[in-house]
Amino acid sequence: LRKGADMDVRNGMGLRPLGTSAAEFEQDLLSNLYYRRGTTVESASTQDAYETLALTVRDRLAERRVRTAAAQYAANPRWVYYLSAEYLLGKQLEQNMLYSGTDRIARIALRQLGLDPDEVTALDLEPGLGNGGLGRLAACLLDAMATLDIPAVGYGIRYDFGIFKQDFQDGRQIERPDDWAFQGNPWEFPAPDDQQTVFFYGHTEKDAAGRTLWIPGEVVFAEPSHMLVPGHGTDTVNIVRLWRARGSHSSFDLSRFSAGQYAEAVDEAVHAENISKVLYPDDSTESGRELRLKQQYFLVSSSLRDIIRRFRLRNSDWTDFPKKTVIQLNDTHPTLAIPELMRLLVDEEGLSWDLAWAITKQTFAYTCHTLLPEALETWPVHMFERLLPRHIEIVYAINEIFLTEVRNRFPADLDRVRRMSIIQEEPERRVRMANLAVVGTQAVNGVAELHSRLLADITLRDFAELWPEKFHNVTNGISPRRFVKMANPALSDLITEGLGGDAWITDLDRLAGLEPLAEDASFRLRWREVKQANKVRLGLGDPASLTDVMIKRFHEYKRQQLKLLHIITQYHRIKQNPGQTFVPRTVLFAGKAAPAYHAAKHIIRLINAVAATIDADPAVSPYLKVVFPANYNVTLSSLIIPAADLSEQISLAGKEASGTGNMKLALNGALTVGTLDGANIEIRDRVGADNFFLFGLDTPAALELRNGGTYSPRAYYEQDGELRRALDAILDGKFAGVGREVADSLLGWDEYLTLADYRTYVDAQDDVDAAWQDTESWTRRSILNTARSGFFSADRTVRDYASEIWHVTPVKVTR
Ligand code: F55
Repeated sequence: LRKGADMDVRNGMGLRPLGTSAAEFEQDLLSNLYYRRGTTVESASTQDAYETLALTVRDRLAERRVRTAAAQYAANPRWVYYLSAEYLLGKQLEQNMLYSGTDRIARIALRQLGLDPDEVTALDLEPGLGNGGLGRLAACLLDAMATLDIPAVGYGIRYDFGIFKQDFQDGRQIERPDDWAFQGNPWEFPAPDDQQTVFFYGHTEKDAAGRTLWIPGEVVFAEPSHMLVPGHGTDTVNIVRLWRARGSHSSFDLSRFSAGQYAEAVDEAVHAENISKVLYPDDSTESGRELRLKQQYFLVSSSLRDIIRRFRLRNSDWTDFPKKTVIQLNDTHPTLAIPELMRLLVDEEGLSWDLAWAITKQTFAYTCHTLLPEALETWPVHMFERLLPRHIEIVYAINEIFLTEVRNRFPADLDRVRRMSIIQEEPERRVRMANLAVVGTQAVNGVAELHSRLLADITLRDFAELWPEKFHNVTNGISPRRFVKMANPALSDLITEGLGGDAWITDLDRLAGLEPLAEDASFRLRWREVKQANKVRLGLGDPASLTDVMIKRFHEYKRQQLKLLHIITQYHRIKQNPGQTFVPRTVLFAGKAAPAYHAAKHIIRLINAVAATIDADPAVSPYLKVVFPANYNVTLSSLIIPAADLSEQISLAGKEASGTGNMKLALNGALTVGTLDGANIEIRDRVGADNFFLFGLDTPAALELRNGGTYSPRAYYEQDGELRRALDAILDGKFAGVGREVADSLLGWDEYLTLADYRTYVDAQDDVDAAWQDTESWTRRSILNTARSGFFSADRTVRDYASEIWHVTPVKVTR
């Protein structure tokens, strides 16, 4: 901030206020079209119109953003910095029109100019900068932090290519690149002045004073841009700052270029820019290698320098750093921030190790999102030390201090020391990122009650025994704005009418006020009409059929294959009983598999084959239909969720950390068929056991069956005729000869005990069919699911983080 800058100018108060009428919006559209795009309505392309609309909406939020920055600067508060390798923000235009209150006037203004609002808004793209639940959670938490006026910045990577686009060819998943920002991204504010420098490779040396110097072997620039994160019903507009890698200015080799060596001339720049080229489509299996570690350090190093730059705007004493800063690590992907902050404080700032370590531990908090041991990140020491020679020294030093503490607390417990060490020794030396994350933070949390308990009892047990006070639970939540208000406008209107106001949008516990309306027959009728209209909007055909949805990443632990066995069973029942009627169902799958995850891809292919077989069979298709739209993303989820009657949450108990789709579906009035896993348990506790179809092993039973080595899939196959028929059909090639790998794996060593849960699952589905036939009762239960799910608002989640972990208070933005 420049000295003497007029406060009103800084606040944007000196500027002409932006109008709130359709006529004024139209004027601003014309002006932006003319001055920003250099064209006129007569010659504008649809792309021109879209970009101009985006800018005109953005301007309304930019003004709030400036006031937010001024208010937050003045307050010098404790900031939340959310570090995440992934953000699944969803489309921005509709959200920003809603939050800026311009939706109605924008549409009027566009029509006035002879433009079709739907055609124009259709050009808005979704930045797919994440894989699944973890990335979408990051977006929901940012939304809630802004809504609650919490000073926060999200840091991430601006991948050129986001999560791949999924297509099907002969029922097989194929992946196409997603160059989402190829046309430019009107929501982005470049901030080249805040560029940072990131180092890699090289070696370390000691200077005369005994300080360690890192002499890097590669220098890359990190160029930030940000997108706005508006709060709902408040003037707060936070930001998410995304880094893009650039080669240094000297990385273009003019002499080579002049010699005609065009490729070689840009080699170095291309190499550097590869760092932010692509999001790894890796949902906890198959890891990318060195480039992924490079991405992680790139994110961490540039973000920490930016955080420190921001700290220094108002502060000078390092001991104040943790008072003004909390850095939340979204899983272990940004855990290098811990040794990086140590390096900055000790090597660059000259603080003592002990002071630096105290500051570092107080600053960070870590959220774990998994229970699968194979999903806990580790990095080979040889790779780590080549890429980050100084950081490996720091990790060793942290480990030494830490293991001394362990030895003091548990003398002569060598095995414990070996388990807890940040360095794994066998079969190969690797750095255990989760151990580093627990050691270097003041708080560790799981994402649902069961998950947090299992973390403390099993996955991170040794750590919870050492530091019980560090372990917390913060149950996930979802944005009621995006997943109810925006995704389901018809239901939102009905809820608002039922509750006599729309305060529920930022106070979701108010949904409880719908409970009495479950007994009101006319309200129930309207509730059903909304659901039907949402099915029609989705375009699924018969809106009277039960819409049964399973939408999530493909993973064996999530058990799409179990749903498939139920479908095949139902197919056989229909075929065997001609003339009998059945409850008509439309089963909808959507989701992507990691490209190298072959078992998951076999399941996808089999689903498509079964869908085609059923479709081609006129005896079955009146009662059963399987649809699998390609390329599941936030946009598609927003169309599917409001149309769902039944939500499939059927992971093996003890495997799904939380789930968040389960919450979105319950809030939109779907009933759940589910196991006692993740947040399902909390959903069932709240909506009531009568309004939830429970089946399957619980976690202790699953652990016992698997670890006892007594699981025998063959026995289930032999004892259950319907199961045998279903598996035989696959093995006999009844579905275009596809999917034998799936059946073989279920009958072989199946980690996820699918066949053990088959019978109770099919029985639960029979209960679903029976319940569906009593329309009024089903509707009552649907309303109760919505009414009792207010807890699953991300606003509640953020309040929990704020009070338990962050200890931050809001900063109100005033005019
Ligand atoms: C992405 C990259 C890697 Cl290397 C590993 C995992 C992921 C990822 O996308 N994980 C993920 O989405 N985890 C999910 O997080 C959700 C939010 O907490 C949970 O609800 C869900 O249970 C969990 O699987």
